[in-house]
Amino acid sequence: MKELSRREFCSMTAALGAATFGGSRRLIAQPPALEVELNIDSAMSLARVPADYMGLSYESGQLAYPDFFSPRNTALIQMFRTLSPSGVLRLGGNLSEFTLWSEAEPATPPDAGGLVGPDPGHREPRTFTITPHSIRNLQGFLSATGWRCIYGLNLGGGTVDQALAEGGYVARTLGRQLIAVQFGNEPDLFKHRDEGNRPWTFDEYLTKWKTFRAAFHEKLPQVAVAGPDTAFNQKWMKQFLEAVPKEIEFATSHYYPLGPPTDPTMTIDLLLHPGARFDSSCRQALDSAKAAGLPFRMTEGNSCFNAGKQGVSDTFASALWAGDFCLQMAALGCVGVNLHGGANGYYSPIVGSIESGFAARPEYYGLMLAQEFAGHTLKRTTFEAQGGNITAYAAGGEAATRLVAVFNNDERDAEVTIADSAARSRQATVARLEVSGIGASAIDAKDGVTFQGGAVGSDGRFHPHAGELVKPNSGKVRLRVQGYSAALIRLE
Ligand code: BDP
Repeated sequence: MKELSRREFCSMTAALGAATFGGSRRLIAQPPALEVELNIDSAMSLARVPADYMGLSYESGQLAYPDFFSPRNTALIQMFRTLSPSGVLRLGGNLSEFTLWSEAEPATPPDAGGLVGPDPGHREPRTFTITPHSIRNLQGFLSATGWRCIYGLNLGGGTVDQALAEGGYVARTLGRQLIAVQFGNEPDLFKHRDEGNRPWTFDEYLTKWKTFRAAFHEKLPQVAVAGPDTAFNQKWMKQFLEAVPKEIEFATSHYYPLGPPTDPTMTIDLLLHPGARFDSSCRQALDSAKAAGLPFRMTEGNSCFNAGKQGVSDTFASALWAGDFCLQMAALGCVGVNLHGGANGYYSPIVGSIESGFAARPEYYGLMLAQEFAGHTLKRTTFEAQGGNITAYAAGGEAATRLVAVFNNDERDAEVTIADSAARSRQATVARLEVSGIGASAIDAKDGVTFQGGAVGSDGRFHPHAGELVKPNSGKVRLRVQGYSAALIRLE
């Protein structure tokens, strides 16, 4: 029997309440819908969402299998293109500290179906050999997708000469498709493996980083550099940006709201209530970048570190979380996000292999919703939601609002009324992010997720249904957003 989702279970038990609970004949009523009043201040711009805001992140080790990021991997190419016509692929992760650059191609070609990542945090020493063949294929993959790349080089275990050789080849081959290179992944977690795992000090890191940077200045002056790509340590991030603000093009760091997955308190409920970790990671990182006069990109992150949590990272909750998170960060001025994944990881937005085919996980659909805002300017919204766990975003030009997203992260349905200070819309169409076919959106569903009624096929193509029409009344749009679902409203 198909496992019941939490939501299905709740409504079934509510309906059965009369027969089962203490012999009472009273039916347990559904909670009333939340009344949500959303006001959009069209004159108040928050930030422009760059065209290349959307991004994915993969372990650099995946490059040891040149067929993966290749112009022949057409299904994966289409998955990328469906997500964004101009996204950013970030290569890095823990395994970038175990990559080795070799000009010589191996005698036996690597397994065409080789999958790497995400790394569950063990950092077991392994070697991933990257060769020119992988980089040429990467170039073809990027051309076919329209995406560009942030390329991580091995700092922790690598040498300057290796980084120059690899970085030089990457820069020559990718040309304008290379946004920047980074030296090292999560240096604030580096350990000296030959010294009983003694953590690196900040000074040790900065000294080695500066050696790499100086070598690039001298030999590859045209290559842009980003950093520090830290895991969580805001002190390191701040110190780094104060020490070398002019040496980098933009600031980067990572974010995982949950983890480790073995901790029983890491639940869907916690994921949908971003709190202290969001403030201490994201807000502080953005503040440090701002103080250094630099743009900030979250180059790696996802729902739960150590490769994700089953039953959380692979459920519909991750779709609501990811869409909401991307827009929250954009509203705070972040210039892009890269959701980490690859292989068949719990949190990977795209899973699968060349042989088995690729599939879009629930999270992918949340990213699709957020992607709709790329190229638009976010406006200030204010709203009253009767204490419900609801968020909202709006975007448009000076004169009118074009897009509104409402995330109902609450179990209760919401009756939403949208009022726009520059209301001119004659018609609104609604695209829902939900779990289809069961009457109510199941927060822990692993499949059945749709956006605007459509699903992404294994060929990466998306076939949405026509949007649902809503007629504004006296300039106000009113719609119901079910508990645990989101809606994108396009105003025309
Ligand atoms: C980061 C690493 C990445 C891991 C991820 C995780 O950069 O390689 O896969 O977190 O723990 O620490 O899931």
